[in-house]
Amino acid sequence: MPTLVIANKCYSSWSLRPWLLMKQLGVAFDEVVIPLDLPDTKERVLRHSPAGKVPILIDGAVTVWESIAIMEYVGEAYAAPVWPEDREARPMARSVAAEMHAGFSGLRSACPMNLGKRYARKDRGEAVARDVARFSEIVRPARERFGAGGPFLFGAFTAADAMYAPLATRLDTYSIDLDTTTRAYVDAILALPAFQEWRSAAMTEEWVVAADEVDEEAIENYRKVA
Ligand SMILES: N[C@@H](CCC(=O)N[C@@H](CS)C(=O)NCC(=O)O)C(=O)O
Repeated sequence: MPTLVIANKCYSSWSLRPWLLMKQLGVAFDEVVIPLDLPDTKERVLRHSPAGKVPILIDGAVTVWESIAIMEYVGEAYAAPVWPEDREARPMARSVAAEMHAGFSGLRSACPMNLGKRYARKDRGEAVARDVARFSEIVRPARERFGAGGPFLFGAFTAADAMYAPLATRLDTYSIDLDTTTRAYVDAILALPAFQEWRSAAMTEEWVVAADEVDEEAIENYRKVA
C-alpha cells in the first residue's frame, strides 16, 4: 500500500489535493502527517523527499512529489480514472489543473486555507477579485459543456476538481460572493464524504500555526482545540 506524506489537514492545501483524489477514486493508502511550522518540520519532510515539501507519495521504490506528479502517478500505477474519459474534456482538465498549480496567487496569499475559521465578507482586493472571476470562468464553461454526468467540473470527480478543492474551501471560509453555478460547484466539493472526513480530522488536530493563534479577524472558530 502506498504512503502519502502530508501536513496538517487544517492548513495544508497542497496535501488535500492528492489525498482527496485518492480517497475519491478508492485508491487505498497509509498516511503520515508532519505538522507545519515546528522546529523539526523541515528535517522530517526532507527524510522523505529532497524537495522538502509535502505532499509526497511513497510506493515501494518509487517516491513522487509535487501534487500534479502524484496524481499522474496514481492514474498510471493504479489504473484510476484521474482525468476525464472524454477526449475533449481531458486536455481542458489538464489545462485547468496546471493553471491552478501555477497560478491563483492572489487568492492563495490573501486567503490562506484554514478550515478551522470563518471570516466576514469584505473587499479582499483586486488580485483576489481577479482570481475569483477566473475561477468562475473555468467552472461555468466546464460545467456547461462537460458537467452533465455529475456535479463536478467534468461530471465525475477528477484531478481537476482535486486541484480546485482547497480554493473551494477558501471561497467558503472567506465568505466570498459567487454566481449560482460556481457556488453550486463549491458546495459539491464541500459535501464530498471524503472532504468531510478530511475536515473532521482537521478539527481535532492539536497543532495551531503561529499566525492562526493571533488571528483576530476570524468571526467563527470551529476547532475543538486552539
Ligand atoms: N508545488 C507543490 C507545493 C507544495 C507545498 O508548498 N507544500 C507545503 C505545505 S501545503 C510545504 O510542504 N511546506 C513546508 C515547507 O515549505 O517547509 C505541490 O504541488 O505539491
